[in-house]
Amino acid sequence: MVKFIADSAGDLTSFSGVDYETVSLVLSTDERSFVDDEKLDVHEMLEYFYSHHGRSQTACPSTQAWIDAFAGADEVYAVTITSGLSGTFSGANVAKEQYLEEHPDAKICIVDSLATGPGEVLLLEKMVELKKAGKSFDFISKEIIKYRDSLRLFFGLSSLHNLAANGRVSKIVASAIGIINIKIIGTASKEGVIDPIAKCRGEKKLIEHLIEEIKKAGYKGGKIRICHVENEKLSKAVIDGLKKLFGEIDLISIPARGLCSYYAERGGIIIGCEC
Ligand code: X90
Repeated sequence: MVKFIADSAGDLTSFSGVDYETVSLVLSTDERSFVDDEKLDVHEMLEYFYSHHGRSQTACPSTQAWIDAFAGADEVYAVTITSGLSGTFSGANVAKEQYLEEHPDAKICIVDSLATGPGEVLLLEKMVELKKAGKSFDFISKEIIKYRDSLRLFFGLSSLHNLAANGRVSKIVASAIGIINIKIIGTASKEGVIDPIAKCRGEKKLIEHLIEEIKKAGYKGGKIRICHVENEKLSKAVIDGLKKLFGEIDLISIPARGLCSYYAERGGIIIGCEC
C-alpha cells in the first residue's frame, strides 16, 4: 500500500483520492493539552489559550505516532514542518529507521518542508501528482526536493507572542509587535526559519505589502495555497488582489488547524506559492 502523510502543521484533515494520514503535534499548558487531530475545536482552543495566563508549549509527534501512520504501507511519502523550528522531521526519521528494521523492503520518503501549513500542502500535492503519473520512488524522492526549493512561504501576523514565548523568534523582533493594529510580514528563509521582512499598520497595508513581496519573489501565476487563522476576510482580500494582477490562479484557502493557529495566532495568514 502507498500512503501519504503530513504532520498536523500541514493543516489538512483529508486528502481526496489517496490514502492520507496526519500525525498530530500536541499543544499544552500546565492544565490542559490539545492533540491537534481532526476532533480538535480550534476556536475553543484559541479561546482557552487567550484566557490562560501561564506558560504554554507545543511538542512534536511521538515516534510511535509516526510508526502507527506508516503501518500497513510499503511505500510512504511524508512531509513535515520545517526542521528549523521543530523536532518533527528528526522524529519522523527515527520512526522511519525503526519501521525499516521490521519492514526492510518498505520505501519511505520524508521531506522537510522548510516551511509549514501551505508549504506542506503544496509538497503533498506534488508527491501525489508524481505518483499518479507513475513516477518511481527514487524519482519522486529527488524531484520533491527540487520542487521544495522552488517554493516560497510568506506570512502576515498580528502577534508574535507565542512564537517569542517558545523561542521561535527573537524577543527583539517580537517586541515591536503586539501594539494595536501593527502587523508583521515575514517569510521562511532558505534554512526554514522565520525571516521578518517588515512591519505595517492595518490590514489594508498588510495586503498590499504581502502581494508586493510575492511579486518580488518572482511569482508569475503558479499554484498558491493559503492557511488563515479565523480570517477568511483577509484571505479573500489577498486572493482578490492576486487575481487582479495574475488572472485565474490555482488557489485554495483553508482554515489553519491547531499548531499553525497557535503560532500564527488569531487573524494570521500563511501563504505558500510556486515561484
Ligand atoms: O515541535 C514543535 O513543538 C512545533 C514548533 C513549531 C514552531 C513554529 C511554527 C510556526 C507556524 C508561523 C508563521 C509561519 C512561519 C514559517 C517559517 C518557516 C506559523
